[in-house]
Amino acid sequence: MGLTLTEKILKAHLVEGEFVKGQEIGIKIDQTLTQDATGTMAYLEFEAMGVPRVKTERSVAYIDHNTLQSGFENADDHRFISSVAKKHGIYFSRPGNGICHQVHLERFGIPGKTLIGSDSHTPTGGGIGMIAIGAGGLDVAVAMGGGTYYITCPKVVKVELKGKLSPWVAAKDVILEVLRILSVKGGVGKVIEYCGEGVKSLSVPERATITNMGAELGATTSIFPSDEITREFLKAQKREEVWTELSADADAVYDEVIEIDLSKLVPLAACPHSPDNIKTAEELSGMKIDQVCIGSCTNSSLLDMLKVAHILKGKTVHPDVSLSIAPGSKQVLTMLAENGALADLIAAGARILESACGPCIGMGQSPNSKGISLRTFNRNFEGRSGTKDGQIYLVSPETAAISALTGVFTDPRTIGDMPEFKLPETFLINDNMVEPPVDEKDMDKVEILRGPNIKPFPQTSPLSDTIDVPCSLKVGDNITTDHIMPAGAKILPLRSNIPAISEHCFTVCDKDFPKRAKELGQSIIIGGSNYGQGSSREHAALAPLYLGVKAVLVKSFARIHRANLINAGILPLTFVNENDYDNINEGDNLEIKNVKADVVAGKTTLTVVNKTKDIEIPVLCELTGRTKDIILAGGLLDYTRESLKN
Ligand code: MIC
Ligand code: SF4
Repeated sequence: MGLTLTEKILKAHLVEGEFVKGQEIGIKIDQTLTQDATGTMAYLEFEAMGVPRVKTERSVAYIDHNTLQSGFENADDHRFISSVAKKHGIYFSRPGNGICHQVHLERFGIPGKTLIGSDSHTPTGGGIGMIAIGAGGLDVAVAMGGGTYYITCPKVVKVELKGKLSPWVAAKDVILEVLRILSVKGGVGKVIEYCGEGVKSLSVPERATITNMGAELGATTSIFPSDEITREFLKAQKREEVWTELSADADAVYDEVIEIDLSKLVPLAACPHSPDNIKTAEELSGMKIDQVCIGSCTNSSLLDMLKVAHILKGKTVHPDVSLSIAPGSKQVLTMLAENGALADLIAAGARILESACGPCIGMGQSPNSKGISLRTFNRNFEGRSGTKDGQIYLVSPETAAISALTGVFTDPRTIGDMPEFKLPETFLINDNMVEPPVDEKDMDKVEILRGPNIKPFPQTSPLSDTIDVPCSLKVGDNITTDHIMPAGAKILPLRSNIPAISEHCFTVCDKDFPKRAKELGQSIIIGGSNYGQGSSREHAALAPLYLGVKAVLVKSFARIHRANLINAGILPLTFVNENDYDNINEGDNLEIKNVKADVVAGKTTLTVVNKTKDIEIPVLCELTGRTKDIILAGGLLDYTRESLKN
């Protein structure tokens, strides 16, 4: 029986477990990446493990999220990360060099390799045939130390692409279509593999847009084959030597198959407040808009920017619209400057931002009250833009650019003829903003620069015999990590200070939660389905840990967040009967007797007694041998320290 591409790469990296779908497997990680908003914590964790040098083939630390620097905190974090990187064998991509996923694709990614990154959009690397997975910072720290990375052996979904995109229909529309079909939880436990003759018509940046936003499906990752188009891209990046041809076997067997005829797709938009709330641009056309933001790790490649520049050239942004553009990397920005396209963007009235995440994570450019903002980004969760009642629509760069000119939602197919946009034969290569680490023999000479905002990892404790605590919060379905641990310009600088950032935990849902949780001392949170979807930020587990949350009981979890809870030593539980969700209210006293003994014994069904309502509720506690030991130890850091001692 033939193999899927996913199976080929995973099997070549398998170091633990059997390759059986649904079971936990351990894989060897070749490369890691971190960004600064999750990086400080990841490197504090790496330091705590006591491994002198990273053991991966390549580890890169990027600075791209916290670049607003409205106080000392961000700059202190940058210096800390830079010094840790230099000492411990990590390449350091300086602020200004670009968004981690864009730069990694351009300069470091290698087909067939495994990559984990402390950012949920790490699957961008799937655009060149990598198995690239988003993970919590602690998992990345362990992988840097040479440790195995564990995932549930995924199902593989084949997305068979046929035909070719029509003029002004974009790669963004392909992934929006997949989101329409599968929804934001449709990818959980799965890898999305793109195949079929339609693949040939998509360039690497287009493929990367599609794999990037596979994160919004909740998928483990997404991947394209590595073919001639990949080779051309790597050759243009002067890295042809890392190319290998990779594809699924012709007789590969998939768990699910979806067919998409590219020629039938139309421009789409994800409407507020979820990436799977899809309508056609035509349906929305004519709606007055206030803002357009172009950029982010989904759509900031040179190809995207050239299309935007073509649409804007010689025109002026509509007087009622603010247009911001953030090219994804220094390479993209420099090439735009050299070929004159940057001048076209500026002349049209675009507000050029630095090559960083910026507005995507609420770092500036928040829209006006109730403002309608068209963004080429990947997430439109409520409040993420920094404006609570902002209405965010996710669209292609083409739709964004034309709408910026007309002032209303506009279907880009109305622009007229589309010229052929081609990638250059050679990209401009200048890696002067990537600092290599010092040689191992000199590592002791590097001083680690720690600012006053950098506080240690919160206190953990081994699992107690019995959990007997109140419910401090009850939330509904599809809670994102942006609800649990909001980001934005005011809160992001606190990423390396768990006590301070915890004051904002869940405040989007309930402003009194942090105070209440602290007063209660210890508690349980109740949630609905797809709890913790979205980002990889482990702060969404570390802040609850700091606030005394012992267990989270929900209908279902998103993958990375569940792993982060376990890593933080918080017990992840799911209802056996989803209806029991209605049998617990905030303030109810809940008891799980003998929880420790039951976990040790490997019991998977536990009983939560709602003492307030006098009801017994069966819950699932599905832990493997390893995750069981992590929970018993009080989290991955304690577990790893223990394992290193033995
Ligand atoms: C995001 O897009 O939500 C982020 C900010 O990049 C996060 C990481 C973080 O919260 O630091 C992600 O996607 O993992
Ligand atoms: Fe940055 Fe936005 Fe991409 Fe997250 S989704 S890495 S915030 S650009």
